Amino acid sequence: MKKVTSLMMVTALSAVVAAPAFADGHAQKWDMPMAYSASNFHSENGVKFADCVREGTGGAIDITVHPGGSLFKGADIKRAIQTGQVPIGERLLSGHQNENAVFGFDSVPFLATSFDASAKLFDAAKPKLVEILADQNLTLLYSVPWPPQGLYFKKEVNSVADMEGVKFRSYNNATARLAELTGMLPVTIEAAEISQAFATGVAESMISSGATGYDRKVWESLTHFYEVDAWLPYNHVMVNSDVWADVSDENKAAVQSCADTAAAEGLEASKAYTQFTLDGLKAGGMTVGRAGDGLVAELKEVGVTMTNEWLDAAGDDGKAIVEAFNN
Ligand code: PCA
Repeated sequence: MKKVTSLMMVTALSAVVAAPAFADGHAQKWDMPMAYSASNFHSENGVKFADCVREGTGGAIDITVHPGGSLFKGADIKRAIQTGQVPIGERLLSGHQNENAVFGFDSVPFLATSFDASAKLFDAAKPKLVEILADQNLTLLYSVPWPPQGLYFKKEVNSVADMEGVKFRSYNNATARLAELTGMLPVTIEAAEISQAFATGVAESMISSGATGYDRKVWESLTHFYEVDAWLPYNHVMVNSDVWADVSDENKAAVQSCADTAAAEGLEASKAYTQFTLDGLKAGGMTVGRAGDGLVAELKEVGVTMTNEWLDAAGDDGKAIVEAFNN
């Protein structure tokens, strides 16, 4: 009995001692929805970011990551942050090109096809992106690219003609448009749901990274991965601007420093995950290799059409981004 009492006292005491450490006076619990599997590098990086923030703010901001679309599906995460249903979250902004074409800067085929080029493209787009997000009550904390995008099929494909009529899983406007221009039938499916979609035949191909195919064990249904390096889309971690405004300057600095670390470590993880997951697809039994020259040439033609369409839609902002990228 005595032991229990002293344990309770210790617990009570530590709570009292801990409280003054919170610069904002109380601990804030932030739920952070993410759309991709818990084992994916973006999600693992998000958990590290949350740990860093907890430590850096002395426990004042306590982030809980919800991966795999468990709290909100990918498509709903942006709105959830904007409207304050959650304070923070991660989203692939190219899924919102219909709101502003600039969000699709990272999904223009063959504009930036390597990690280095995509970093340069992101730097060129970032000021505009930050401005557009700010108008939507969103503050950008950090952004991390996916590995290069390649094509998945359940048969050998050597030309665009071979793609005719194939059911194609899309994840944003650009992927759906790519399907249309190659005679495929696009259907939008969240990454969290692709294993089932492929298993049931709702979809039989997609463009994505080796990472997503690996995360979702697509070798159970698909047979070929063609390295195309079409683009490297970004995931962005954003916080609701009203919530952010209430964070003390000291904690803002701590969060931003964790965000900078997450951007750098996420990039390294993405690079490391590239070969690791291509090897994993092979180990799963898939044929993995570069697309043939004929197919690449045809896809580049599709890329020219899509680049022109994006430049038309993104207007002066798009032109400025591409010019800054080419400089
Ligand atoms: N994986 C995500 C987006 C890009 C990627 O590589 C997906 O397929 O949904």
